[in-house]
Amino acid sequence: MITARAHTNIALVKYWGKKDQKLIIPQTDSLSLTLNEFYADTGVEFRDDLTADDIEIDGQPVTGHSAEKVKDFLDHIRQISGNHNYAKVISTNHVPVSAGLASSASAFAALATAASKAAGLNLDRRSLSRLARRGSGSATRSIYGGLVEWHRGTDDQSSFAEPIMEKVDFGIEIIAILINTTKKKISSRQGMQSSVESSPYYPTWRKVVAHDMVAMKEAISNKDIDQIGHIAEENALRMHALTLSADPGYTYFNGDTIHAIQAINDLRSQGVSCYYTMDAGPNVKVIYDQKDRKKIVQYLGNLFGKERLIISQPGPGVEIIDK
Ligand code: 2P0
Repeated sequence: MITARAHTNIALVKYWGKKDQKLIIPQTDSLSLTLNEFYADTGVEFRDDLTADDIEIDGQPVTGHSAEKVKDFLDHIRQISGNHNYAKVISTNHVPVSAGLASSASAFAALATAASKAAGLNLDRRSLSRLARRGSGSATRSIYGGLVEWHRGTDDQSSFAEPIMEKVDFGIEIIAILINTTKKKISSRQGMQSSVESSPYYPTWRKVVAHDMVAMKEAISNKDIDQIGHIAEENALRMHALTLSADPGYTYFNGDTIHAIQAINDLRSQGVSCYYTMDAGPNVKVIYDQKDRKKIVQYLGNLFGKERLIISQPGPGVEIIDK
């Protein structure tokens, strides 16, 4: 069995919409930070004694829609590798129990890496990034560590991620505030498609992202955490405006999400540099310089409980691990 470890990532310039739903070609570029605290270990073995794919996640057999997504992905690997055996897949998520942060990004980056190798392919990282993309968009970026850019491209060949700064040599850090751990009602896949099809602001979003990509790369080259945080925060709010402005409108926020946003605004008005971003769920992630960690943890710990704060530094790219 070949086992790979991939870390999840948090988008600083978000991906929210596809041009091609089958190939997962996005409408826009995006940019993320890979996190060291959350990862998936996935082992794959193709065996001639199996009569179907056998998939186990966190000790449980997987069925239904999740299993279909993995089987479709394995079918693609069988097609490109010529290895037509069924596979045994064992995956373990290393995220805090019920954190609601288990991510398709780490899952499909680890699966692409382990399954391609187990099927006898020897892919370079760009090919792995393109392959992971077929499982889930955000997985395209989780092949690499640190700060990563996903070029939207126009087809399967040209849509892949590349590292901007793999070893992050400045103090950017993220705190995830665990607000709600139940499964979301609207998947990212459904949510982003609804935004593309029905938000009147979608054409403007494309322009916002084109602008933010340039500004974010400039901020990264200056190692300017205030600028990075500010752009990420505006970008997240504008992404969430696409959910509110869809028909029917919806939101991933709950009351505690707003509470956390206000707390971060309050901290900032007290002179502490910190910024927020949210993805397809109510949890809030705080972006800051590690030199301010103590003040931020103390303030947010008083409001939400220290046990609900998870601190994460930049993390590495995907790797094959010995098990
Ligand atoms: C991102 N998200 O850039 C954005 C921001 C959530 C909000 O990518 O349909 O699981 O599998 O491509 O990657 C979550 O969506 O969606 C996501 P699919 P994915 O990180």
